[in-house]
Amino acid sequence: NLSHLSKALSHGDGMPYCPKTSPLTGGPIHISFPSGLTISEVQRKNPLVVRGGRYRPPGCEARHRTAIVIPHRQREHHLKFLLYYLHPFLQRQQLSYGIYVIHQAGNYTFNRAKLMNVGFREAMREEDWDCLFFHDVDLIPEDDRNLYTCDTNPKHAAIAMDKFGYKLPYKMYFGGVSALTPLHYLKMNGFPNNYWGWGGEDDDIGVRVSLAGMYITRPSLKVGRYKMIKHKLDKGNDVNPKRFSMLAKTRQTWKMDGMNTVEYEIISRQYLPLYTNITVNIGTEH
Ligand code: UD2
Ligand code: MN
Repeated sequence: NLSHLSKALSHGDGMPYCPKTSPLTGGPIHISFPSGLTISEVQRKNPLVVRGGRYRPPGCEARHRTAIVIPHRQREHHLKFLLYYLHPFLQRQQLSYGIYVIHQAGNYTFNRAKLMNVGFREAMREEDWDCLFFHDVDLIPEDDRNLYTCDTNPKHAAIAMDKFGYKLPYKMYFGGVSALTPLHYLKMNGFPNNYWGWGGEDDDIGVRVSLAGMYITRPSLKVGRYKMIKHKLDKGNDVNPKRFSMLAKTRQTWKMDGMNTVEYEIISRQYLPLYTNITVNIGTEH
C-alpha cells in the first residue's frame, strides 16, 4: 500500500523527514568571543529563526523537537554569546527547536533548579517537545557531533569542560547541560525546588535519576566538550551552606519536592526574536 509508505516517509504537508544524520554538521567548533558582537548581529545571522526563538528546518520535517531551557539573571553578556553559537549549532543538526530563557525576578537568592521546573512546565504548555535541554547560560558546545536530542535515559551532555581540564570531575556529576524527555523528567519528579544559592542542586538531580530507576548516559569525552565563559560567583548566588545536609536526604525528599510541589508566579512572557523570555517570581526560602 503506497499511501501507507508515503505516510511513513513524510509529514502531513508532504515534506520528507530530515535524514537520520544531518549532512550539515561538522566536528570541532572554534569558539572565540568577538568583542563588538551585538544581539542584532546575532539576529541578522539567523534569518530563519522566528518569534520566540523558534526554528524548523526549511527543506525537511525534523525528526526531533528540542526545547532549550536556560536559567538566567543578569548574564546578558553570556546569553548573547550562547545565542550566537547555539542557534547555528542547532540548525546544523536540523532540529525543530525553541529557546526559553527563564529569568528569576527580584534580588532574592538565585535558585537554578527551581527555574528549570518553571521552564519545563512553561515550555511543555506551549508545545509537545520530545526533549528538553537544561542549559547553563555560560556553556558553549565545542563539537557539532554533540547531538541535542534525548536518549532512552537522562543524558549528561557537558561531560568535558575546559574549567575541569576537559575531564569528568566525578562519576555522578550532572551539572552544566543535561537532556531529559518529559517522561524522564516527570519520573524523577523534576528537579528540587529548595536549593537556594550556589551548589548541590546538580548532585541532587543526579541522585534523583538513579532513585527513579534510571541511569546517566553521556556522549564521549571528545564530543561532549564545552567552553565556560569565565566569571566570578554572582551577587545573589552565595554558596549554599546547607547543600551537604540536604544532599544526604535526597532519598527521603525527592518524591515530596519537585514538579508536584513547584509554585511560582509568571510576571511576563515575551516572544523575542531569538528566544522566549519568561520572567518569574519564584518566591523566597522559608
Ligand atoms: C556549576 C555548574 C552548574 C550549577 C552550579 C551550582 C558547571 C559548568 N556548572 O556552575 O550547572 O550546578 O555549579 O549551582 O560546573 N545564573 C544566572 N545568574 C546568576 C547566577 C546563576 O544566570 O546570578 C545561572 C546561569 O545560567 C549560570 C548557572 O545559573 O550558568 C550556574 O551558575 P554559575 O555559572 O554561577 O555556577 P558554576 O559556573 O559554578
Ligand atoms: Mn558558570
